[in-house]
Amino acid sequence: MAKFGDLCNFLVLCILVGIVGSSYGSITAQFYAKRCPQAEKIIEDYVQKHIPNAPTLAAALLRLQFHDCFVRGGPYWNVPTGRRDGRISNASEALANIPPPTSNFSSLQTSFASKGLDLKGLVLLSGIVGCSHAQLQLNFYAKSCPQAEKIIEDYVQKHIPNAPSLAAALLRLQFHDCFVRGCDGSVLLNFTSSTKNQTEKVAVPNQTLKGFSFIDGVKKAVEAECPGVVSCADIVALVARDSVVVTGGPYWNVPTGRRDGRISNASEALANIPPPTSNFSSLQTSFASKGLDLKDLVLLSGAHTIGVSHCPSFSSRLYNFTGVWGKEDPSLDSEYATNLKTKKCKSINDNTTIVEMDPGSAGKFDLSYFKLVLKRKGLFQSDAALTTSATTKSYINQLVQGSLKQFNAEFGQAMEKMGRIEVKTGSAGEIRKHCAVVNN
Ligand SMILES: *[C@@H]1O[C@H](CO)[C@@H](O)[C@H](O)[C@H]1NC(C)=O
Ligand SMILES: *[C@@H]1O[C@H](CO)[C@@H](O)[C@H](O)[C@H]1NC(C)=O
Ligand SMILES: *[C@@H]1O[C@H](CO)[C@@H](O)[C@H](O)[C@H]1NC(C)=O
Ligand SMILES: *[C@@H]1O[C@H](CO)[C@@H](O)[C@H](O)[C@H]1NC(C)=O
Ligand SMILES: *[C@@H]1O[C@H](CO)[C@@H](O)[C@H](O)[C@H]1NC(C)=O
Ligand SMILES: *[C@@H]1O[C@H](CO)[C@@H](O)[C@H](O)[C@H]1NC(C)=O
Ligand SMILES: *[C@@H]1O[C@H](CO)[C@@H](O)[C@H](O)[C@H]1NC(C)=O
Ligand SMILES: *[C@@H]1O[C@H](CO)[C@@H](O)[C@H](O)[C@H]1NC(C)=O
Ligand SMILES: CC(=O)N[C@H]1CO[C@H](CO)[C@@H](O)[C@@H]1O
Repeated sequence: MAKFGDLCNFLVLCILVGIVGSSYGSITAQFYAKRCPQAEKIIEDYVQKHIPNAPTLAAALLRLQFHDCFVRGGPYWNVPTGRRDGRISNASEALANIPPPTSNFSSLQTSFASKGLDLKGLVLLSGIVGCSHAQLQLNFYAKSCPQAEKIIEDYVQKHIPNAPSLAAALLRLQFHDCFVRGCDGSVLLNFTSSTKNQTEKVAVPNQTLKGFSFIDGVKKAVEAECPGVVSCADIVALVARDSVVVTGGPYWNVPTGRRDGRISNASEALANIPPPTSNFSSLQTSFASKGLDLKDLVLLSGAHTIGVSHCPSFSSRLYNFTGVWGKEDPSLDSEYATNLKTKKCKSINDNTTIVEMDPGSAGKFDLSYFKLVLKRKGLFQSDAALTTSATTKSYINQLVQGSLKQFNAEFGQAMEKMGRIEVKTGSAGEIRKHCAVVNN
């Protein structure tokens, strides 16, 4: 009766993942309340006994449910328990129905739509495809390094005040980290002449990245307390949040438990980080490929409310738009363009002058950036692009008409979501000793 055993196991697993995977909302015992009142207790005990030492199993179990529901079976989240087991399992159907991790945006969308799932479902579930969503947790180091978050916060509070542009740089650092190979600290790795690797740091989008020595300083302080415990990827995420808080910006939850990657590749940085010259469709595609939607795009662009940039990120808009020498970007307010040309980036070759992204308010986390974007005074083409889609433009209008409190809350949610991109957890990756080099 191997088959019967398999079905039983599967029943257990299916309910079990409901308990482990709280991201689906709570699953109640009602379905089996009469016929098998002990069912959930038995399962819960089993999980409590076997899962704590095997966190990757939790993700694997979640993923198992994903695979099952896609191959055979109807909608499942409205019916917490009471699924019945299929009697057919067919390898070629699995191949045809389960979107491979190599899927591009359009094939993912088609695949999910064929199962009646919308883009929101895609985004929710893509954390599971990445096999790790469930494993980040608040205060992951509570037992292994209880002082870690406090040490990081103290370090930031000591060094960031009066340096709001560094806060912005540290926020940008997390964005660059998460968009390439997931939030795994790969952006921090140095070029090594021995492996001849061109790391992300060396790639063009990284040439103006700052904050590496700051991260090294934080890591040193944390290592002094608990060597080899806290990942550089988590430090990047916590530092970004704490730096924004110090500038008077919002606080958001930073679940931790990320592990550090061992690979950093310059051409991947070029391919994955949307440049400031991006138009709307490339921004949308880029964010969607990371499981982020248009709302996230608008909210995360709001990070431009603090910090500075350098001329090369936008001077083609002033001097050489679409490669036509002397042409200005018509979507940029012409008075602002003239001002930039005469007072800031006086030539297209200027690569040293610093320009505030939210002039007059670049040290303050507020709604002013969005107001400027609506006035065609966003510094980058990627800022202007947000007004070329009715959807994103309406999000901006809502933000501008809403309260700062509302923006802060939504920005924090988007940051938390970004912080989950393709994270490595469990036994994946490593905990680097030095953030700039992989362990031997
Ligand atoms: C599996 O599915 C394929 C495609 O739907 C079908 O052609 C094949 O007959 C099925 N195999 C079995 C064993 O049911
Ligand atoms: C997405 O992938 C599918 C299947 O591999 C392919 O047919 C399609 O051309 C791809 N689309 C894009 C935009 O790359
Ligand atoms: C350098 O490249 C090699 C070969 O691709 C890879 O094994 C190694 O992990 C890379 N190191 C870094 C720091 O990216
Ligand atoms: C970096 O990534 C590119 C594109 O994915 C790949 O062709 C190249 O081999 C990688 N380089 C290293 C050193 O791994
Ligand atoms: C947006 O930019 C991409 C990449 O540069 C380009 O291929 C595409 O044609 C552009 N789309 C529009 C609508 O301009
Ligand atoms: C203007 O843009 C074109 C196309 O990108 C480029 O080939 C040219 O070198 C640029 N001109 C200057 C002066 O930078
Ligand atoms: C900045 O411009 C100067 C002069 O054009 C050049 O020598 C230097 O290499 C440039 N620096 C960078 C980082 O591109
Ligand atoms: C990484 O490179 C920077 C310079 O780019 C250097 O200051 C730092 O010491 C290097 N870190 C390690 C651990 O080699
Ligand atoms: C921080 C960092 O590594 N920046 C690098 C960016 O790329 C330039 C040119 O490739 C390097 O010289 C920088 O060191």
